[in-house]
Amino acid sequence: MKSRLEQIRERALSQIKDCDTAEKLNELRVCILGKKGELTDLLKSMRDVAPEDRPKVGQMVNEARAEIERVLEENKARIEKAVREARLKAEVIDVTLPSGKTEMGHRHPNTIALEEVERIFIGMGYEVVEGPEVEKDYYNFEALNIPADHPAKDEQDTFYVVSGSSEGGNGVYDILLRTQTSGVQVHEMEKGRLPIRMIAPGRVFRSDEVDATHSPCFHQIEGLVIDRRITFADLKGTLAEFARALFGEETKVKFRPHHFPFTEPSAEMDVTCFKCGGKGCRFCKGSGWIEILGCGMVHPHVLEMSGIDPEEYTGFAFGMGLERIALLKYEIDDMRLLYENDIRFLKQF
Ligand code: 2NM
Repeated sequence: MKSRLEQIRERALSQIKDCDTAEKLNELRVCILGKKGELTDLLKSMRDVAPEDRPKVGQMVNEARAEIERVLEENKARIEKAVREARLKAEVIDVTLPSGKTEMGHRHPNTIALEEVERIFIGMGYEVVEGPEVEKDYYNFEALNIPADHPAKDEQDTFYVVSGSSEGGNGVYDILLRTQTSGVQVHEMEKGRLPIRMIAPGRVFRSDEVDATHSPCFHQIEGLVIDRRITFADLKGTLAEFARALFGEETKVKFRPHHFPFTEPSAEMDVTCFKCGGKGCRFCKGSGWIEILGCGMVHPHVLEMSGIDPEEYTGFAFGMGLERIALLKYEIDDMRLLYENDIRFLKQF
């Protein structure tokens, strides 16, 4: 019995020391100490030992068991350490190797121009408000003093969405893709929260042929200020400041009388050519001036229709084409380049 125990102990210890994986070590543990293991087997044969020797033999078996358990634990730690070290060695990162190139994207020139304009107006205390691209006829035309028979409402220029009954070609055309973002301003006026200082940027749609300066889908930025005692002087000061912030401190502005149905009086604003400073060059076609936006004092009837008392409140509004700003700012001579998504073109901005 004693020699068998010694034999099991010796063999177990040497097998454990030679073991090189956690799995094999576990198998060994089961074979030696498990329910059907060698040592357990040996304990079962205690009945063959003389009763007076049993305590001594039992103690020997327990000591052997404890030793084997300790050596198992030691070797488990040894194997784990070896595995960890092998993995660290395999996963070494050479930080001196050149990295793979990540292509960084960037904002579209339209977006850069939009964010620039937004930054300037936010700096003057304006809110940026967005609204629906699909709009009711009322918000796009009627509420802006453009009645049904107005030439600006010509069906040629507008994408209508048929609503109501379209049987027999008698569709009711009162929903459309907005032709300007003014509807957003009407929604804001209707809320009745005054004063208003806002810009409304967004996509607009007109049934236009594509060429170097036109697209059926482009972007506008419109602005609206309504408060007590707002005058044309506020309009001029604000838009002159905007022009200086966008095109440089030396920029001068000039207002030419114009007509818009929703403003009275109305004007178009030109800025001195930022290429030649106003002397006249190829860029400004020799005139020294570049047309930049339309503006005017909000028509009293427009205020009234949206529930604002024109005796108490006045306001100014303006509108500009975002693409036109981007084309000017980046000296791009064809609007189509902004929509073609040619990476070689877009990379330049
Ligand atoms: C322009 C020119 C002048 C304009 C007017 C309004 C509103 F809603 F207040 F009536 N929004 N935008 C406006 C005025 C737009 O675009 C060339």
